[in-house]
Amino acid sequence: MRKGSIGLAAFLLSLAGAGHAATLAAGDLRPATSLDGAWHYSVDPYRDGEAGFHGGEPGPSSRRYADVDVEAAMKADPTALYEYDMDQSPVATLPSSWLTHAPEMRHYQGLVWYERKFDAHPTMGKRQFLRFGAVNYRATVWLNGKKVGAHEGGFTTFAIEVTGVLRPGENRLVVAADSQASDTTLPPPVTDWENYGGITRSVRLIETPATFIDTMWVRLTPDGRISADAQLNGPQAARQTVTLRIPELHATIGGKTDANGKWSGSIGVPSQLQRWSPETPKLYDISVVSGGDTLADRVGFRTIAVKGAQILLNGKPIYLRGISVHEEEIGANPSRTITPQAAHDLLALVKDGLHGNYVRLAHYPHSEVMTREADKIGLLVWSEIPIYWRVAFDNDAVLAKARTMLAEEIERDRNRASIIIWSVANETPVSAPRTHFLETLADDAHRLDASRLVSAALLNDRTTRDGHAEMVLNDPLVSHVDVVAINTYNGWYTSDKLADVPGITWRVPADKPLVFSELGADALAGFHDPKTMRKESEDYQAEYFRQTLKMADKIPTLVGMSPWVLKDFRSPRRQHPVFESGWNRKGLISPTGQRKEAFGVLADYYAQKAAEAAK
Ligand code: GCB
Repeated sequence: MRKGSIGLAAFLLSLAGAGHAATLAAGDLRPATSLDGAWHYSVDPYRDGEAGFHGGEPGPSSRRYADVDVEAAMKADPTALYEYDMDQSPVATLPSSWLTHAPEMRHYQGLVWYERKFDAHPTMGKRQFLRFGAVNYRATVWLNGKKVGAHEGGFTTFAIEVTGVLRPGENRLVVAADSQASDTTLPPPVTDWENYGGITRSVRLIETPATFIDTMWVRLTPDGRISADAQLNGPQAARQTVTLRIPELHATIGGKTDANGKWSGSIGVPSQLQRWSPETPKLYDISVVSGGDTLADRVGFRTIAVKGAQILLNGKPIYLRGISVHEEEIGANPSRTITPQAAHDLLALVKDGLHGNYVRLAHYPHSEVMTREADKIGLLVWSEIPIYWRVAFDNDAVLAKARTMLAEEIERDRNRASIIIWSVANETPVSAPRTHFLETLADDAHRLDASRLVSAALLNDRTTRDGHAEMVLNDPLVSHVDVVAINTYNGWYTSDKLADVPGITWRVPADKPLVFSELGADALAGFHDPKTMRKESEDYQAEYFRQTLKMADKIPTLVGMSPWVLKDFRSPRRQHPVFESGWNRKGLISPTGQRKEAFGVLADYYAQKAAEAAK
């Protein structure tokens, strides 16, 4: 860690200003009872279950969260009135956005109630938690009629303790999921992707000892040691023995926690350590043991650094052969349901289809299923938080929210060797409040995780030099990032002739690595127009790639790119009735996986780059 670094728990504590609750952020592999599957759902556009018609508590007829068997109650008392019955509401299979539950849900944004009953067998003296992979965007959770917790932010995991509320036998779990965006949500209401409301990632019931290992972090540090941290939670957290083992390396790191239950330790690198890379995505089983608890993971070890304008993976310069990806599975009607197979299908296309070694997981933290698959398959990852376009940068509460999201993202995913870059924003209009906001986030990312690089996708100015277009980077944020990243669309959103694109020059810092975090053009799969080469044709998109790649080849500091985008994705902004119909068509494949001509152009380019790198 860098000087002045603080532990994540302490950091979250300082943000929350209250006792730091358990997060189970590193707990996706813990033994658990899955609560995925059939749930009842009920839409609530007027928020009847949140407040009475004159405000205040909702009346008994509207309390969707109450622990009441509505049908039995109405039968038992003919005067009883209920205007909901979760037990008899329609059923959907979770995790999934509600947008695909039924045709009438397709464009619904707002509040939806979910309910499921499940049996539990809580062990006396142990603790129980509900761990949600993600609920987009706000979640309020009731168990057996009692409100047990809430969370804001659609893309990070959270845990809610239910010890004492969970009962032996049948339990009633109710989640109010609210997708309503506002000026103070992250992202704000206008983006260029679908707002997939709902319980979009797994729900698990986890039982732990009274004192347990809440989070842990193990990695290869820039100074060449294996370092580990763990945070215990519970009455016996202080001065406890902690042991981390990597059996395959015969390595053990041990020690005792401090007064706050935090432990750190490190060892020199075992000589037989095989470093993780896209070519050799070697993962090691590790386990952390403390008291009666064990937390297991599979972790790779690698270093990432910048030197001048180079990015060094394990000490060697690397070119990032990437593509951007939204969290949307391949298929005609995606629902943001990222199973291991769905993640594999997307990432295998990048690795094997495009000959890539890198993905930009846009524009928010993706499912942990995806980042685990990236570790396994061998793809470097850019991960980001949804600080996108017109955020309320002058609002301190929004900044606090963004800092929490970034901390939650890092806490969940810092054991993934694949992730090399934390990005703090995308295409944000430059202003003093915005730059202060983003500098705060970049500093947080550096402080919380000195083992990775920090970036942000920026925009550039345009000028004319000697009769040709020149792109100039004039963004004060550059001094706070390790990697300069720019989204560029000359020849798509501009009227530049494609033949002129290779002549465009770039004025960017000479001493920092540059990546194109986006470049791209739309094409409707199957639409060809080689004669006029009009926009939206596969021919135009392919030619856009050829010419833009020629331009890229002339930029000495360019060390990689993640063109926009692997697959056509849902975007309510895109409503051309012939070409778009609610989809952003910049994919190299169609929603169902049909490859466009540009796929081959980029795959050939990357195959050549890969061959050069292997020399
Ligand atoms: C961008 C945005 C991305 C959009 C893309 C587009 O610059 O970062 O979210 O989807 O352009 O297609 O315009």
